Amino acid sequence: MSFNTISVVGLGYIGLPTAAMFASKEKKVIGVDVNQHAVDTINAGKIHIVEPELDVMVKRAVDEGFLRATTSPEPADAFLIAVPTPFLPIKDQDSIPKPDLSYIKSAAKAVAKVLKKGDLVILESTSPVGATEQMSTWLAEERSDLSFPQTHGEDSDIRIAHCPERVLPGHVVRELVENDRVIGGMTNKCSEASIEVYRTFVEGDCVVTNARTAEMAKLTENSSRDVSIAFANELSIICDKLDIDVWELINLANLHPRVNILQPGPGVGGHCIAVDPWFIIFKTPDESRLIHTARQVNDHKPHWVIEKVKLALADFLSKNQNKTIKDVTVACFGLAFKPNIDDLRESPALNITKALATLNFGNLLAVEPNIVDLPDSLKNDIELVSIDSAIDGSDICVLLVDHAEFKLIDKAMLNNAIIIDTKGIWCGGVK
Ligand code: SAJ
Repeated sequence: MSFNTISVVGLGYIGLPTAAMFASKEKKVIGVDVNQHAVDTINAGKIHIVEPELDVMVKRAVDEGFLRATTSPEPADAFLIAVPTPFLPIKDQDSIPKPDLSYIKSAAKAVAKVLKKGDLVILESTSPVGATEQMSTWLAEERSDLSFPQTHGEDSDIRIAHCPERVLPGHVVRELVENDRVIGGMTNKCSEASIEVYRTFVEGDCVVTNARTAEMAKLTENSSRDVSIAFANELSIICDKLDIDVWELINLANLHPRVNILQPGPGVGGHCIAVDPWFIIFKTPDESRLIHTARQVNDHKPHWVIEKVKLALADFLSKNQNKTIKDVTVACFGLAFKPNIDDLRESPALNITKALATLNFGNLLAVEPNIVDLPDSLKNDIELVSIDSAIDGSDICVLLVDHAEFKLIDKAMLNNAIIIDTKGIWCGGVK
């Protein structure tokens, strides 16, 4: 087998770095995306997402002629599908979200048109168990002239696999190369072909399993982290009630050689940890009791933080009886979904700040050192200020993200404000 031309379908946070990685190894790469703006940007040697080192890689790949983007698939030897797998809108807060596989379906239908005997199709998108087999069925429906693993096993014309991505945003370029890779072929030949493709740039181990286990492996990794964070978040609420410093408590417990508790925070954000457990819960709701409860615990944490701010407000007003809420300035430190990144999507810190904006404080300030401007949708409600302006004159300071810049703040400067520290960097924890 030789995979000289590789097509990556979906040029987002995973697809574009992967495409650039193949191109850096001098493979001919055809990137496909329905977003004309993304295609034009990439063909101009630029990038439409934020990820360290990626801009240089893409520019070089395009300049040297190894990477080209287009809106519709062209023939290739291997197709990697890295499209979004969101959820359908939920009917009410208590219902379990249903995965929306329509992007995979459209990608499969588009790729099917250019498939030829011997091609490999790899699904990289995080998906519910069974999605890879479903994708193969969609491909087969379009191409009755070709055979697929679900009907022809090892003899199939087309090879199909699920090889989930596991890279950490902000470290994608390094982790794509160094991380071990789970290779879930629908047959052994499908796995062998996939290993050959990934060996182009992967230096970690390529560990073979079947497609369903590979799907579940990815969901398990992120659910495991979600459950662990839920434990830490639950501890923080218990400790608050018992007047115990949760950060000190976790440090002490972690001295035990077999205990490793994660860190509490304002909630769990991002596009993976807070999302992927739902793929398991959706498939097996009666069996996923712990995973479901962990999701609820983590989703509840931002509401708990908002209640703490309301209590702080009541405390402030009772001590300053000549003042009203219109005299109160609240500063939120951090809007991103985790430290030292600029990504505001699915961010508990941002959601808490937006909720506080509805309480009509005299001033609601926000500090986010990793962005220069707020998105237009937030400009009416929130004022973006510097660290110094936020500290100066705020009555309540709410620390929401443990950005490096906030760790450097001299705690003595915060003395006059009521502090709600959800990450334990200023006052050892939520008090
Ligand atoms: N968080 C805590 N406490 C902690 C650790 C994290 O509250 O002790 C919060 C963060 O603040 C953030 C959220 O969890 O809001 C998620 O952050 P993260 O750093 O745990 O994970 P992501 O979403 O950036 O990336 C994860 C990674 N998965 C695992 O670590 C198991 C990454 O390797 C995956 O590739 C990625 O999901 C993905 O694409 O699925």
